Amino acid sequence: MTRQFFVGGNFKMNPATREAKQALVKVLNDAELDQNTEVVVAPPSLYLIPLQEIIRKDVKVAAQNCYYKDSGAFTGEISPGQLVDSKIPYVILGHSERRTLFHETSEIVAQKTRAALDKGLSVILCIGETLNEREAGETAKVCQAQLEAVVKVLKESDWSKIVIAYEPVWAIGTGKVATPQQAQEAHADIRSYLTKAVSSSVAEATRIIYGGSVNAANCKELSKLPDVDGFLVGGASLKPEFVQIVNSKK
Ligand code: G2H
Repeated sequence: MTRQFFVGGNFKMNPATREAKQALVKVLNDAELDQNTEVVVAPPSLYLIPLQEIIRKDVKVAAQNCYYKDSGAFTGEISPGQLVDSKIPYVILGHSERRTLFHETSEIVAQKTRAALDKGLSVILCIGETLNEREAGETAKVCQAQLEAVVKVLKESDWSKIVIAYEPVWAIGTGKVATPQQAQEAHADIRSYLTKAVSSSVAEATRIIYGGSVNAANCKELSKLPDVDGFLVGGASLKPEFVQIVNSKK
């Protein structure tokens, strides 16, 4: 089965001005993008709607987070229903910065995933191990535990709306990208866990993308790996080289 290649740009809390955001959109709007690749960009929530209004229609927009409640007294949060109402199709959940800086447990991430799917959003679900966990040989175990919390609350049919982003924490924003061998091994382990925990058809169909210091120089080699179905790109998604990453399969 062929899985459609997927490239997401996670702008994080960037860019600093509306002008810079418009310049980023212009680069994408003017570029020739591989039409076989699904492209999604995730700006800060403040820019979701204005960015969606000016970006080309073949590039989708994602929120970087959402809460699991529908509405109410939750200062600072946005709900899955509000995203759907604003025609935002995707949300990133479980990013390591959310897990570490904002103390989101795998159970909270699972609750958010359930709530997002219930409203009709697609989810880019991030998992990944720290350097200590990798050095202790626990990469597969950590990724499985993070996924298990989600597996418990999903039905088999829900998986068609999930893209898993494997993002080793030690590679995030550090310039230290996983080697092709490390990435392929982790992705293959995640796929075989899905076979055991969900089903072989879900394992075969689910896109597992890599994130962590992806750039124009390293994307080609990583894109050729059999279990790497795309990228979640942080720093390089703020630069013109994002176009080369989108086109890495060309
Ligand atoms: C990992 C990635 C995007 P960067 O967080 O999700 O960021 O490419 O800057 O390492």
